[in-house]
Amino acid sequence: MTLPLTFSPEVAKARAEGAAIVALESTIITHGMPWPQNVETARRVEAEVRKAGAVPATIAIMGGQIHIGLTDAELDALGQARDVAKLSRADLAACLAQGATGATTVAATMICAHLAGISVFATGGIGGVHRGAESSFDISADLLELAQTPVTVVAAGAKAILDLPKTLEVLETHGVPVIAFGQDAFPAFWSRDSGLPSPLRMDSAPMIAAAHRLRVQLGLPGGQLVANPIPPEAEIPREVITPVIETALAEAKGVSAKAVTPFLLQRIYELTEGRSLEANIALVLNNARLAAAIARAMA
Ligand code: PSU
Ligand code: MN
Repeated sequence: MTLPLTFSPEVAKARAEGAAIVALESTIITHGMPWPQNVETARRVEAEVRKAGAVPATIAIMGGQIHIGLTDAELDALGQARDVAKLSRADLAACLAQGATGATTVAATMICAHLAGISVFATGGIGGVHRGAESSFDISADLLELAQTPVTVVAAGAKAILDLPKTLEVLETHGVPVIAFGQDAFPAFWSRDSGLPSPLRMDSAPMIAAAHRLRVQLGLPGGQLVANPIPPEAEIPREVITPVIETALAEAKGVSAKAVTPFLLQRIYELTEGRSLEANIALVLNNARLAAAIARAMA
């Protein structure tokens, strides 16, 4: 049985030529940003990857197929669609069987990228261990995916809506390398410094590519998390974002399961009057550039 993979013309050509390819997720489009900034940002991120010498492959599920690379019309449709499923490892196959439309989270994007032979993926932030996880058990499937699927994920660290020390502990337990790019501290999405040291640090894209290759050679399953700090000019300092996060968390009390992360992102956007979104866009573009450099070093 052949895999239900559909490549966009641009990605098909890149594969035939052995060009560098960077995977991009779609939950950030459907559940992470409001329309129309979501589609505008997705286009800018794709353009940034191309400018940095690689080919972007935005991944989503439509009509029973895993789309690796979206055409302009497909991206538009996805960005405006309602009731799009948020897909992780648990629901990917069910969505395909039902022929439904689904956006891929970090976990599902890693699975699809690996099926398509793509080793590098850029996003904004990953899911992690939620605060209060000791009673809610809310730990993102993204962390376990990093432990088993060999894709290097470039993110701006994890949001301080999460319990960052517990997130780093779970990654360590599952053998996931966490590599801060160009600094010693683990970044916290809108802020460059979470106040926690990063387990590992690297200062060049070729070294990150070499570490990825070595893991494969050593037979170690799983990928790597590259934590790339937000550019200084776009940063929201910790003392500004912390009270906003506390307010959003307090309001999220009745929210559970898949709805938690989208709820918090939307409330923080409203409470910061859009500043969180501007920072989010700047850091995704920055991650796209680094991911493209890593993909080129791997190609
Ligand atoms: N964190 C962000 N922005 C996002 C997400 C997480 O800062 O857009 C999205 C990603 O798609 C991630 C998913 O994989 O949310 C994690 O959801 P959950 O916490 O339900 O596992
Ligand atoms: Mn969750």
